[in-house]
Amino acid sequence: MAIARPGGTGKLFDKILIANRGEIALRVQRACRELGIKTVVVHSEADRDAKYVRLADESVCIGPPPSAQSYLHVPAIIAAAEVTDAQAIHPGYGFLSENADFADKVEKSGFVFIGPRAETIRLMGDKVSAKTAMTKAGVPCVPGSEGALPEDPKEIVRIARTIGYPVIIKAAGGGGGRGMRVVHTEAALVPAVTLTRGEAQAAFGNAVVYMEKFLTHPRHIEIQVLADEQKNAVYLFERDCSMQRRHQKIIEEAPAPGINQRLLTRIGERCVDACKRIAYRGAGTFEFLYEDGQFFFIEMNTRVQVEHPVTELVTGIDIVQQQILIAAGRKLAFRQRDIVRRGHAIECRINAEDPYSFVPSPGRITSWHPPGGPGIRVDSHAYQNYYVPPYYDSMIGKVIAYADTREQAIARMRIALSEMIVEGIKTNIPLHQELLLDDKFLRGGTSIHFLEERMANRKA
Ligand code: MV4
Repeated sequence: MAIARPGGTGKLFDKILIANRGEIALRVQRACRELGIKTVVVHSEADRDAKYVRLADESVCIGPPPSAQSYLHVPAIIAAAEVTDAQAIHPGYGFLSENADFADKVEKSGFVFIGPRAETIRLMGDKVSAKTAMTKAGVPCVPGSEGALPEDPKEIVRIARTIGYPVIIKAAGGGGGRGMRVVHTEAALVPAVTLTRGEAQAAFGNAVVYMEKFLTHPRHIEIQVLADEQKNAVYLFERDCSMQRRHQKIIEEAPAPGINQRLLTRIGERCVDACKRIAYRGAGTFEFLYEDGQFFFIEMNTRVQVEHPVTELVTGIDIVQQQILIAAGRKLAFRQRDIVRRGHAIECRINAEDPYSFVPSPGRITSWHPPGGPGIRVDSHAYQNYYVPPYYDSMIGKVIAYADTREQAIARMRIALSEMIVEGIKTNIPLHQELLLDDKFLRGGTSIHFLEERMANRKA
């Protein structure tokens, strides 16, 4: 069936269904409202009383609290779009946002999927095909096997010798830190490949693995892109997302401190070329490892990301609004040279968890006083008396500080967090406050290992 993409400069959608929860459901709802689009929120029984559910024009309960029976339950979501007569579905992040079969099902059911084509999601979901596509498009990748590893152990040993140890074995079906194993010696290589294959088969139903040189102290830098259906593409510069623990980012910032602007421009242009070559559509993120002055592509995310606000603040571009406009078939209204980056933005993810053990802390929020003032943005669905359900991610919101310089943005963030009061549950605010005083963080440019090493030293 042909998809009714409104196109041109005329009408957008009348109604969008938001297939997500929490702060991003509210964020998407705000973008819809600004465009005069009505919203349908689907929710589980656990999110029935959430304020953003009441704020939506319509809401549909799609199942019990566990995600598998609600936010991941495709037939219920499609049925909700049908009964409410929505025209498009925004998947947010997580859940079904990078599920190619869902995107396919949405479009085959006659709705617009607000995101890339299903085949693009599939291409990027397979990390081997993603890397091959990027290599072809001229995006620099981590040195490694050309595609999947062969079966022959001798061949595997030969490839590792060419790359040089340490190497990392990654599952083609993995990503985001799942299905990887670092190998330091030849003796450990073949057993490690066998183990990773087995785990990959069990976890992703795909035993394909590939090999890369293991970078020991990289930073995680990502490039935000937007591309329309007319093959126009732009990059919205970079974000530094190195402050993470167990693949959960906690602080992100833009720009990335201390990286050569000309190099970044070159990488950004490569990403834009790649978007055009694969006919990318929508918002996307190219993830890179950055080590010793070089960028290496690792993965592409085909969704809006949690940390999109830092890019919005330094570019003035509403990324969620752009996703909707692109999905409606509109041409990008700006070119690369029209995009000016200004100032510095930092985001602290506020999680309902113990700040030092990281154990989740769901429950009722008895006091909620979000910060404000110049340069402060709070993206959160929480409020006084909100109950943080135990079933989902522990993130309850994001505080984003913007100022002319990194130092001023950090100063504003410190003030913001000192004003912020959350009672009834534990949050990671004290951890953020500590990090915002850390000399190494203040100098900028810490690696992906910084937080875990710091937490280990803290215990010692
Ligand atoms: C790597 C790497 C070092 N060398 N690849 C982890 C998540 C997934 N997106 C890729 N990951 C890594 N790939 C090579 N060749 C180190 C990581 C890695 C990491 C990357 C980004 C952010 C946090 C990380 C934490 C641990 C390991």
